[in-house]
Order: sequence, then structure tokens, then C-alpha cells
Amino acid sequence: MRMSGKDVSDRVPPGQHLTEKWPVLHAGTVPRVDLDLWDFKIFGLVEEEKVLTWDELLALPACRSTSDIHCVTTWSRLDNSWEGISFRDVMALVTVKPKAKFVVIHAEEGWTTNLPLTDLLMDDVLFAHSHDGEPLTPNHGWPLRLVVPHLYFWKSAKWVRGIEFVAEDVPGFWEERGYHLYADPWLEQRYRDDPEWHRGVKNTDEYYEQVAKRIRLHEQKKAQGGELDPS
Ligand SMILES: Nc1nc2c(c(=O)[nH]1)N[C@H]1C(S)=C(S)[C@@H](COP(=O)(O)O)O[C@H]1N2
Ligand SMILES: [Mo]
Repeated sequence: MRMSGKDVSDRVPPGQHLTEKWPVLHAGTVPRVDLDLWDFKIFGLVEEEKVLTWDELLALPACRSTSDIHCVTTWSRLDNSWEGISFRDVMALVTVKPKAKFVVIHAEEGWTTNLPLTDLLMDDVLFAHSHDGEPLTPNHGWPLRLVVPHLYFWKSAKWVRGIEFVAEDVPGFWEERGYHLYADPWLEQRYRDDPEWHRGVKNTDEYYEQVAKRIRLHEQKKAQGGELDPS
């Protein structure tokens, strides 16, 4: 998101440095995608599963937003403009059961990442097919990637193929390998030896209630044009 009236330095979280380039980072290989065979599955805690074709997905309302990227490997890139479809519009295609509190994002080759549902409902979260006015390149996630600006960029899954609604948080690919379950860059939640993990449980309802509260506060302050205070 753009934080109007703030210095660039106030937009860079602790431990990050700015880059103008856009590095490419992922596990595994860039998948070959055939849009005629491509589909997008919405499943898990829903009344009825739904599978969308590429054309059906593109027919959803267009959504644009500009936001900053913060990668856990310490680079940040400001003012990326994204175009795609909002998570909310995709979610509206199904009836999600009330028990669903988390989402597993499924990408090509079985890659996954996990997020609380509340985070995905924020204004600037979208499934993007374009970046700075150009279609995504295959190595940046073409045809479709998730963008979640307020979390470290590994949560912004490339080559997404589906979303699964779940009741409990399920660690994804990097989260299982030692990365933080939530990944707030302003709190430097890089690895799971951060305090939340040391309480003896990997996810508590209270922890995520705090997170939800912080997001609400952040949205309220943003709406008022005020200071951003991540704590
Ligand atoms: N499917 C998939 N998405 C992924 C990854 C991955 O390995 N597979 N890596 C993540 C990581 S660690 C980062 S930093 C960003 C990098 O996105 P970029 O290559 O477009 O900069 O993609 C994220 N999305
Ligand atoms: Mo990353």
C-alpha cells in the first residue's frame, strides 16, 4: 500500500534494504503452464467445491493495487502496481463454512503456504496476472500469483492453482522448513524461533486474535491517514 505523506525510509521495515531490480526466488523449477489445461480449485471447508477455468477467472471484476514487496531475504521493492482479481471476489464464488479460519494456498508442484483468512480479506490482497502494466513473466508467477503486501513475500505464492479453507493453521512449504507461520515484516517474523513459537504451541487462538486485532487497527489508522504502528 502507499503510505501517503511518509518518507521512503518509513516504508522500509527493520533489517530490509531497497532494490529497484526485482529478484527471482523460488524452490524448484518454473512450471510450464498450458492455459487450456489450467484450472483453479476452491475447496476445503466450503458448501460446494468449485473449479474455475482461466477464462472464468478472468471474467471476474478487475482489481488493481499498488504496494511494497518485502522479501525475507532482506530486499524490499516499493510501489509495485498489480492487476488481477481480488481474493474477496474469488471467495464470493463459494459459501465458506464458519469453521474456516485459515487458508492453504496451493501452487504448482505441490508448493503451499498458509495464511489466516482475515489477512486475505484485506483491500490490497489479490491474485495478480500483471505487474507494472505487463503480464507476469513465467519466473515471477505467470499466469497467476497471490499478492499479500503486508506479509513477507514468500506468502505471495507464484503459479497458484487453488485455495483450501481449513479450520486450523497448516504450515506450508517454507513454514515447515523453519519460516514463521505468520511473517509480519514490521515485527521481523522471519523464522519460527520468534517468540510466538517459544510458547510451546505453534499456533494459539490468542496469537491470531492479536494478529486480527492488529490488522483492524492498522486498517483503521490507514483509513484515518494516520501513523502506521505495527505493534
Ligand atoms: N509457488 C511458489 N511460490 C513462491 C515461492 C516458491 O518457491 N514457489 N517462493 C516464494 C518466495 S520465498 C519469494 S521471496 C517470492 C519471490 O517472488 P519473485 O520471484 O517474483 O520475486 O515468491 C514466493 N512464492
Ligand atoms: Mo523469499
